[in-house]
Amino acid sequence: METTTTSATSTFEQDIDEGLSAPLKNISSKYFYDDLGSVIFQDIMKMPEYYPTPCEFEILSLQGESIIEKLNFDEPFNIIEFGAGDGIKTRQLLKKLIENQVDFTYVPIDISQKAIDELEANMLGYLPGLKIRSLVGNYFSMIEELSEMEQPGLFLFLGSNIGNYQEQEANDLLEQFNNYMKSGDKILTGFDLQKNPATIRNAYDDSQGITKAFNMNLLQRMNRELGANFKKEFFDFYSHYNPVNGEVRSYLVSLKQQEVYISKIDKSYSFRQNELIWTELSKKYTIAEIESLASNNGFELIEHFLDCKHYFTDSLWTK
Ligand code: AVJ
Repeated sequence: METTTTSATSTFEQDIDEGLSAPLKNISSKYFYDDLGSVIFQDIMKMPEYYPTPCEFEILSLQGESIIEKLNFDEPFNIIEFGAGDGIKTRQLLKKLIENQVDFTYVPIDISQKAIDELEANMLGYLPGLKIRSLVGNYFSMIEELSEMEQPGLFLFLGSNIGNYQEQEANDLLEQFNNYMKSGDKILTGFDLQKNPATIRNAYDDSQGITKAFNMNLLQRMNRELGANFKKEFFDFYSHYNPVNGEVRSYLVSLKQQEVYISKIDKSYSFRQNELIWTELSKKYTIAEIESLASNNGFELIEHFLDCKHYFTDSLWTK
């Protein structure tokens, strides 16, 4: 995921150097998603504990018609999706649109050419008549191209990807989306809702250790791409849900005092015993927080579409 504070030119080694030199060491969760990390994330989405995926699938499958009714576009429009992933959830909604003979073009944006190629093939296999115009790049340079588009737009920011952004970053991102939208354009955003804390904890600290492997892959990635010498056995994974503020924070933990050398940066980093590397924020929202996020950034709420357990919402706003 692209953050608004990271410039488009910052590189992996710059971000790692900055993150490992900070008082609270940190690595952006966008670096989870290399080829192996993306496969591990697919495994996370299949875990029984990871409820967000089936909840959002249910919303888009069962409430697609209601969402479409609220769009109210009277001319052909674009559906612009940020961080489209495998598209299995999105295609439930697109299928409904095609069945209803709605005229639209699907515009997925992703940083990975490989992800976009696979998505295009999958989408066209499932929905042969789909008009699709893919864009490869980061959100904001691609969004520049979109401002040329005359047609109305529906932005999709699904999967609770917004949960990975800190409050200020989430506001900045939504403000930027808003700047590129025309009056009457819509945005559908996936938010994971606050719920029984144990349910959330189990989703982010699963018994099989798949989420741990997802985090530990960052160490392997630094070893491979940056010539670092992290030893997996000297790190552990720790994840914590704070039900007071709705934040899941995930960490790697240094199991001993140790030095790690990163050859591509030509620098050593020392870790105290039990020192943390913060790897991810996954914010869980209340409906009230979602509504102020909308109004603070120039949007008007149309409707929240919740799953039957009220674990998740795809919330539709208009500019
Ligand atoms: C894909 C970013 C929404 O925060 O729930 C899953 C990633 N991290 N388990 C999330 C994730 C740990 C996920 N997002």
